[in-house]
Amino acid sequence: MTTPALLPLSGRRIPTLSPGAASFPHHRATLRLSEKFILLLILSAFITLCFGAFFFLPDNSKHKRFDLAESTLGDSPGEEESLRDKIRVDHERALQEAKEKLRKSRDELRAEIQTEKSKVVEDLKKKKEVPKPLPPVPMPKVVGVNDGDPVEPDVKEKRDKIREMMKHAWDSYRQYGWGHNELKPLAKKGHSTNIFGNSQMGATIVDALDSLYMMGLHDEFKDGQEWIEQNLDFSVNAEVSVFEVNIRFIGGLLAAYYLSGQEVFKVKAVQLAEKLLPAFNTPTGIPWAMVNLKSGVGRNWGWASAGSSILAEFGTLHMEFVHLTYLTGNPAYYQKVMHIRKLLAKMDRPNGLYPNYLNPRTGRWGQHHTSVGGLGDSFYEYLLKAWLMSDKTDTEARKTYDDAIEAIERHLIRKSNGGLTFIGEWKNGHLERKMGHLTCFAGGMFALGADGSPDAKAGHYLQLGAEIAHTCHESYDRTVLKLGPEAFKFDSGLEAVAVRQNEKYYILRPEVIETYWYMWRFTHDPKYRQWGWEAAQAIDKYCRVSGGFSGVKDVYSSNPTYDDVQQSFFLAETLKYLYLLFSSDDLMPLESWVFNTEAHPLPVLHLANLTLPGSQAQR
Ligand code: DMJ
Repeated sequence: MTTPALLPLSGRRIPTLSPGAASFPHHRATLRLSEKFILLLILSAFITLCFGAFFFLPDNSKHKRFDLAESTLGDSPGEEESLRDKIRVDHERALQEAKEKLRKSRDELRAEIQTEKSKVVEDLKKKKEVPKPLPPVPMPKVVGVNDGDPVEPDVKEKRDKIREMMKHAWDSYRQYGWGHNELKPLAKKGHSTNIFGNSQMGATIVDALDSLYMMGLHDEFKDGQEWIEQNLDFSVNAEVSVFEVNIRFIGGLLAAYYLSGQEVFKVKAVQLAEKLLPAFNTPTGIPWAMVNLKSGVGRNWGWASAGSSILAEFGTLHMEFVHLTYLTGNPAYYQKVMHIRKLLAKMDRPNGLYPNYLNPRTGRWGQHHTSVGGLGDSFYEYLLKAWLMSDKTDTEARKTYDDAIEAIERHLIRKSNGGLTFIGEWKNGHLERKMGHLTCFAGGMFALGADGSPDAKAGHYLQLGAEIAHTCHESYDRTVLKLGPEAFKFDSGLEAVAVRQNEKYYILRPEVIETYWYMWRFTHDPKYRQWGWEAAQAIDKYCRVSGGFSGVKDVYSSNPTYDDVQQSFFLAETLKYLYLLFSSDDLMPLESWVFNTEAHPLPVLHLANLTLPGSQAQR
């Protein structure tokens, strides 16, 4: 049996329910009609009371407003009157505005809302972009930023041709790919690769700026500057390569700042650098290869051995980061790169060589592969350049470079049967007799490091640079297009030629021309200008299309197909080195400037006269 429930309603007890009623809702039906009527009456009386109370409550807001006015205006009758007038006028205006709104069409209202919205967005953007004030630091001595006009008319003519090629590359990008990272010169539209994530950060603009400046293309430079001022924003949800962003963007912006003195480049470089810092949050402080610019989450390339970071990537930050600390007074940048150096110094090196892979979680080497080309190259370059950029005071960097090069010479550098000096790749104790186009930069590096090398070996290293330049020239000369393949062998009777189909491409790379330029500066042997001119003509003949310049898929084919990419480094490096090759030496002298691995010049910092925040001297 169910015990009947009592329903308390206005203190009145509901009669007991009939036995057998199964649940509460059904019990209502058992109430008599007269009782229902009384219930309804009470309910309606209650509702009326509630409504009445709500309507007759005093208007609190009015009181509040009046109180406030009283306290500020005082209580003189004149002031009170003027306040009343003001309220009346306000009310009338609000009424009028409401009436006008009602008279407007739906489209007009929509347009109005849209304008309001855009205004808010613009205001927010402006607020966000208020540049952080940076401490004033003395501008390092900027020498040799001049027109570098060569005296000889034929050299001048060649240089003019290079400037024209730059103009064609830039104008095409301006027309078809503006704001995108790179250009597809055949499809005539923008292009990007995974190194920039899914961002649209105008990589070509930033990479090209200093070349434009040196070539005297000032309208184009201004155009680029304007785009950067108005559009370059790093708060994007994009996973980018820390290395590529550092060498192309930070390097490019810093060089543009030093050349032009325009603050915006410095500010943007610092904003971007802050976005890269979370990449260093690993158990060892060896940065991740990639970082999401918005979230700061980092990770490594899926293809890298055992989840490793890459030597040429985490080892190619030093130059830019030292300048960032110099310009901002923030020790973090300097400390991050010095920490990497210290960690590497403590590690065992198989045969004195640095493997290309290092796990940022465990601090252990991955596969024992060593290369002066892809994955290793610019690590060695930055050791030498750290020393040069410090006005030769960073002797620790120089010593590390010398030791590394000594091991490389012993294990990786050989002469082919035909007498060509080449740099092979070390794979688990075995030398692969193959050299990459990327490795060809080493000729210039050896020449640049000759002065200051131990045991009076300057002549030896200059000679080594010349031999590498010769080998790399051979790799160009032995093709149909007179452009170098991506990789070439010295094996089974082969000398400086590519074997595999997927190594026969040329993607507008600079390394061979880079070495010609350094060799020219140190020797003034006319063959380097001659070789550079051969390469420039081949590029103009086989890579130029109406929409810019494209890479080619097979340098051994007289009828090559295009890869349809105009790489940003073509404007940053290839054309810049060619231009410098046909300029006089007083344009960007090597005593005052050090070029980063993307050919962005940074001035020598006379560190003997200043102490970087965070450096040991300061601590
Ligand atoms: C450039 O982005 C840099 O030179 C980098 O160090 C390696 N290679 C490309 C161009 O080939």
